[in-house]
Amino acid sequence: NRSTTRTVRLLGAPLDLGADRRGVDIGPRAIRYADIAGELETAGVDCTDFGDLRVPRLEQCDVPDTADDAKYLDEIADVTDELADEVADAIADGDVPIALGGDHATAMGTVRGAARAANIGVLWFDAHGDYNTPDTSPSGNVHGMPLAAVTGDGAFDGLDWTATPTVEPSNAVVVGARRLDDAERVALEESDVTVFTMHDIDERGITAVVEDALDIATDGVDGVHVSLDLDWLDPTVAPGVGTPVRGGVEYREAHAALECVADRDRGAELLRSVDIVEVNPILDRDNRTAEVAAELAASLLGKRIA
Ligand code: NNH
Ligand code: MN
Ligand code: MN
Ligand code: MN
Repeated sequence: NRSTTRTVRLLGAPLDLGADRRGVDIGPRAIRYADIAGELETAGVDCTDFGDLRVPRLEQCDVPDTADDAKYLDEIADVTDELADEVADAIADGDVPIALGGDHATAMGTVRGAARAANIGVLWFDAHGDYNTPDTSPSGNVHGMPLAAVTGDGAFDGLDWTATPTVEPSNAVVVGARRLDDAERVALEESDVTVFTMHDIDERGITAVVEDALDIATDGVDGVHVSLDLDWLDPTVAPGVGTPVRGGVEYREAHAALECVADRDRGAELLRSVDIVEVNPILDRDNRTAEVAAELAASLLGKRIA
C-alpha cells in the first residue's frame, strides 16, 4: 500500500539524437538545477535521483545519410531499451519514474518500460502529434515519431516492437496540438488516437478537455503515463525548446491540466510514469523553461497552493 507517500525516481535521459537543435542533452541538469527534487517534496512525495543514463555522444555516431528517414534510430533504440529497463525496475520497486529528457524520443523507453508492469494509456501534452513514422517524417527526426512507435501504428524498419501496440491507440490522447505535418495529420485521422487541439482548449477550457482526455486514456486500463513536452506551453512561458510553436497553453492552464490528472490519480494510483522532455537550456532564458518543468512536475504529483 503506497497511499501515504509515493516516491518519485528521477531518471536523467540526456538523449539528443532525436532532434536537430543541439542542447537538449543538458535538459536533465537544468531541470535538477531548477530544483525539481525540492518542488516534488513540496508536493508531499519523496524523491530519489538515479542519475543519468549513458547516451552516446552525437559526435561519436556515424553521420546519418541526408536521405536517412529515421536518423540515429539504432542508437536511440539502444538507449531507450535501457531506459525501459530502468523504468520497469522503478515501477517494480513501487516508485513513480520521471524520465528527464532529452528529446521526446525518450518516451520510446519510458512508455515501454511502464507497459511491462500494467496496461496503460498515455496523455501526450505537446504542440506536435509525434505521430510520424520513418515513411512520413519530413525531417527524419525520431523525436517526431514516439507516439506512433508506442501505439504500434508505425512501420519502423528493424524495430520489431513497433509492429504491435505497447499502448492501444484508443488509449492514447494528444492534448494541445497546434502543428501537425500533412501526412501525420492523415495518419492520426485514420488512427484511433484522440487529438485535442488548442482550438478545443480555447472553446471548452483546459479542465474540460483534460477530463475528457483522462476518460479516454484510462478507459479499460490500470494506469496512465504522462508525457510532457515543454513545447506544449506557449513560447512566452517556455522559450527553451527546439521547436517552439506560438499559441500554446499558458502557465496557469498547464498547472490546471496537471492538477486534473493529480486529482484523478489521488488514491487510485493511476499515474505510473512520466517524462519531461525537450527542455533546451541553450535556447532558454535564465533557466525559465526548466523551472516551469520542475513546477509542473509538482502539480502533477499533487501539489496544491491552497
Ligand atoms: N513534426 C516535426 C517532425 O516530425 C517536429 C516534431 N518536433 C517536436 N515534437 N518537438 O514534439 O520533425
Ligand atoms: Mn514531442
Ligand atoms: Mn513538441
Ligand atoms: Mn487560450
